[in-house]
Amino acid sequence: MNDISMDEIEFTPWPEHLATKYRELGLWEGKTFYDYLVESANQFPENTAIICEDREYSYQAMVEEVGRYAAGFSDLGLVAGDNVVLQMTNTEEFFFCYFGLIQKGIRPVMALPAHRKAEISYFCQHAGAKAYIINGDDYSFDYKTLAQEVVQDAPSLQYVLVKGECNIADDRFIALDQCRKDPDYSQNTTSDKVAFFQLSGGTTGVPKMIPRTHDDYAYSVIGSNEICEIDENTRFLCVLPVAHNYVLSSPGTLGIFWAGGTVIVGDDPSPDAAFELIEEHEVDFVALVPPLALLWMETVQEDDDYDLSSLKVIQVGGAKFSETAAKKLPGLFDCQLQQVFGMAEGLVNYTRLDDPLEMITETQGRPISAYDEVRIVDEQGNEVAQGEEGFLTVQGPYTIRGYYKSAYNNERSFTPEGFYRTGDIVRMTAEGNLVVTGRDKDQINRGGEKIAAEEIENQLLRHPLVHDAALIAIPDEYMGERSCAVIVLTGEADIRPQDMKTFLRDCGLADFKIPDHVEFIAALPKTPVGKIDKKKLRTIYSTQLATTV
Ligand code: OOB
Repeated sequence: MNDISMDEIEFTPWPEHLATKYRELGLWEGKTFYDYLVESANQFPENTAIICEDREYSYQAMVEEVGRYAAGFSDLGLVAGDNVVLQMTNTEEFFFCYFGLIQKGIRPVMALPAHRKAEISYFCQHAGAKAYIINGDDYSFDYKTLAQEVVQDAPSLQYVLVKGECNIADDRFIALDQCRKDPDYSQNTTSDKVAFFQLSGGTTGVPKMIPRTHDDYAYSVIGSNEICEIDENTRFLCVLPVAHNYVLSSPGTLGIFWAGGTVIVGDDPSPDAAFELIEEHEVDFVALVPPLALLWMETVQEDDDYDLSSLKVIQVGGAKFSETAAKKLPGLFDCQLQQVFGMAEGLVNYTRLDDPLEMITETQGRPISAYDEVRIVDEQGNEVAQGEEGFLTVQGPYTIRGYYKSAYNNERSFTPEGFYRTGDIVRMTAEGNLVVTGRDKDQINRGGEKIAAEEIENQLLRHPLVHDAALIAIPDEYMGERSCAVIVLTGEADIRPQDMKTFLRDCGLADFKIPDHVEFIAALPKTPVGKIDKKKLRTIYSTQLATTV
C-alpha cells in the first residue's frame, strides 16, 4: 500500500495501552528536554557544562545561551511544529541551537556534517524545513556554498542561519549570532510531542526521518545514565559527530547534561588530538566506533606521551567490534570497555560495567529496559529457540512505531503488531545478552557509517552509461566493511572507475557513500527468483579485493 494520505502521517503513536503503561510505570516522566536541562542548571549552576577549545560554559551560562537562541528563533517567526535542518559541526553552538529550537517546540532534523547537497536538499524538502543551520566557519568544508545550492531546491526554506561571517548577498542568509536575543526562558512544547528527528542509517533510496518524543528519548537517556554510572563528576569526551544518536543519547552529551557533568567537545577524533584533550581535561568517559578504537589502540601501544589515567570507560559501538580487539582494549588503556549496540530508531543495548570480562568482549550487551520486548524471529515471524540465530525485532518504551511521512517504508519496517524490524541478525545468550551475527538489510556499515545500497544504486542508474548496478560490502580489517559498486555498462562503453566516483560526488552525495571500489562486470548474477545475487557478488569480490591492511 502506498496511499498518499497515509504518507502524510508525521508520527505514529504507541498503542494507547502501552503509552498508558509507560506513563503509569513512570518510564515516561512527563518532562521535556528543557526541563531536564533546567533541573541540572538549578542543581549545579556553577558546574562546567561544555568545554570547546578555550571556551567554557557553566550550566547557568548554557541555559542563558539556549534562551538567547530560543528568543532569536521565535523572533524570526519560527513556531512550534516547524522543522529546521540542523547541520552543525562539533561546536557549542550545536547544543545552543538544538536546545533552543526544542525549547520552543521547533523540531531540528539531525543532519550530519558529512551530508551534502543530495541529502540536505532531500531533508529540507521532505520536512518542509523553514530554516537550515550551518557552520560557515568550518575549516574543512564550505557549508555556505552548499547552502546556496540547497536553497535553489528547497522552496520552503526561509532562512539559512550561518555560524561565523555571513557575507552572502541573499536576504535569506542571516548570521547565527544575530539570532542571539535577550534570553527567553519559557518553553512551548510538552513531553508527549516530537522533540526532534533523528535520521535512519537507511536501507532505502533516501534516509528516513525518525520522530523522537521528549518522553521516549529522555527515558532512554536517563536509563543509559544509570547503566553507565553517569553523575555530575563525569567528564565526557565527544569527538564523534555530535548529532549522531550514539553520542547524543547513549548516554552521550544529553546524558551528561542531565546529570550535571562536563562535555568536552572536539572536532578531531585522531589519537593525538583526542589524547591531548583527555589529558588536559581529565576525561573519564568516551564513545568510539570500532575503526577509531583500533586506531587509538595502535597509537597507545606505540607511544605513551599522554597521561590517559583519568579514563574509566571507553564505549565502542555503531558497528561490530571484533572479539580479539575487545579483549585487548581494557589492558591497553587500563579502563573498562563497554560495547554499545543501538539504533536511531530506539533500542540500545549495553554490556554492563560490572559484567564478567567474557560477556563484555563476546557480546553486544542487553537492552536498557526490562520493558524492551525483544523478539528474535525466523523468516515466518515465529520466535526462534533460545540461543538460535534470527531476525531482531523489538517494541518498547523508546522504540519508534513509524517513520515520518513514510507509509511505504513503515509497512516494510514494522511488523503488523508494530514491532520494529531492525534488520539485524542476532542470537541471545543464556544470560540474555545479544550477539550480532549478521545483517538482513541491504546496507553497508562502514565503520559505523551506514550506506543504503539502494540509494547509491539509484544514483548510479542515472548515469547514461550504466545499465545495472549493485553496491556490496567487502570485509575490511579496520572499517569492518568497505563498499564496492559492481556495474554493468551499456554496450561498449569505456569508462574508468574514477569517473564513476566523480559522477557520484557530483550527484551531491556524502563522501562516505562514495564506493571504495568500482568494478565492472558483463552481467550481474541473479538468484532463482531473479533478484541480484549479492551473496555471490560478495564472494567473488571479497576474494578479489581482499587486503591485509
Ligand atoms: C547506531 O545507530 P544507527 O541508527 O546509525 O545504526 C543502527 C545499526 C544497527 O541496526 C546495527 O546494524 C548497527 O547499526 N550497529 C551495530 C552495533 N551498533 C550498531 N552492529 C554491531 N555491533 C554494534 N555494537 O549505530 C547506534 C545508535 C545508538 C547507540 C549506538 C549505536
